[in-house]
Amino acid sequence: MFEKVLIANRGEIALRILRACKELDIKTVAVHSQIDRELKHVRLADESVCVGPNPSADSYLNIPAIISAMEITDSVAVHPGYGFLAENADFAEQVQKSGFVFIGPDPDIIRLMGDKVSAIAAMKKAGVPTVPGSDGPLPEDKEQCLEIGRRVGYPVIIKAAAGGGGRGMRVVHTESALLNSIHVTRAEANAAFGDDTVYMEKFLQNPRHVEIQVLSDGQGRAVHLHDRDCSLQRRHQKVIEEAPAPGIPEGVRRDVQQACVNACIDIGYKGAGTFEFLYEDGSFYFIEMNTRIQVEHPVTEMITGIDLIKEQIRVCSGAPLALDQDSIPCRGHAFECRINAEDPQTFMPCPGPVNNFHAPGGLGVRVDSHLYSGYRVPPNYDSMIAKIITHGDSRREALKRMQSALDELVVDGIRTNTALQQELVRDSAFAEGCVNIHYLEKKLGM
Ligand code: MV4
Repeated sequence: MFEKVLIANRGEIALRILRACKELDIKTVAVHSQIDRELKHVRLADESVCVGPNPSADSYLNIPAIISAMEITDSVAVHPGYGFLAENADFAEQVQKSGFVFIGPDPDIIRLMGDKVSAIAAMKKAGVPTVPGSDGPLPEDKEQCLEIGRRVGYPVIIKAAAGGGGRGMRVVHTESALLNSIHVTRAEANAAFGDDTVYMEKFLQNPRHVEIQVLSDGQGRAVHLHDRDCSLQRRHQKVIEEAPAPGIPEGVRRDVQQACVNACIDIGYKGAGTFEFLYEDGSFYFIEMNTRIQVEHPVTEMITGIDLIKEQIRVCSGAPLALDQDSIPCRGHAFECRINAEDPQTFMPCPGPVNNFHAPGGLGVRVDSHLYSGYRVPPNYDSMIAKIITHGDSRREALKRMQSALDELVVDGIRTNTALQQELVRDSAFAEGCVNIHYLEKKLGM
């Protein structure tokens, strides 16, 4: 096992990684920006290094500063968490070339999945169901594009190969709008990513967002840890997640889970990963793969009892995957509500001082947060300040626990989305289960 791990992140996930390292008897190094010197995990880490000024670009995204911090602290490996450098293939490569371990898949796998066209091709080849579409980049030739559009059938969606997570996409409803939409999406992709490669998919009108968690050791062993539904979102920001995804026929679920496991073995995937699907009318359609640990990983931990970060660290240290598929339970149901420091009307970030913080508790209640009374939420980073996670024997019980947990939560001094979360966990359609990706924005009148 690694002797010392550097945590290249901040906030709740840095604290989460630190806790996993402590359980594994791994020494920890926290890196932080100037304004983040008072973060909870910085105090708890064995060592800490200030890697730069407040802007992310100068600190948490500063690759030379982070690699220097690994060198001066004798770190062996780096855990990138989510966001920042977590899916940066160049960072993973420079970490390896400097003689350290990147806790995640190899750079070529990050690159394969970062390009959505190559990701879809690799998954389709491995037997994962994909969305009908162009099966590769759209050609320059206009007549060929029109022909692909006719074959796929309208509406279609044009996506940037370098995009993902909702960036660089355009829906096209009629053939007359196709060529202009391709042109505009190409130009935007070129400006945003420096890559004008675009592809086409059939546009699914009312899907759910269902994802499958995997762990794989890159040595021929892989397992899935069931699925999550993350359909409740606003502007591609998830608001509530749950595990398992409700209302999926067991045969359909088993087939797609097995396809993901096979794909991990096929590409030699190493680490924790998530296969993202759209689910509509009883069918799964792969759209993207995330090569990192995700914000919503705790709901999977609650139903399986497995510490995903510890397992991720273990397999990336070279240990063979010790989990056996049949011994991974799917017990009860779990929800996660993301608590953000934001204005309840405008959704704009609201940094500032947390005068008082009280976390909820009780059986089946988990709070992943770096908050403490007196902490100041800085204006420089993501506005998520806490994740409230509840577990129960049934979906009903887990939801009931979430209602109580949110009622107990106190975050004084700053505006948060707690009231919205309290409303959502009492929403009758959400309580029924199976709302689609448009539900929240429609409810909010967007
Ligand atoms: C789609 C789609 C409908 N049809 N692809 C948005 C985020 C990115 N990961 C993929 N996205 C979508 N791709 C096809 N062929 C609808 C979306 C989409 C969406 C997907 C998941 C969660 C929320 C979403 C919100 C709007 C659109």
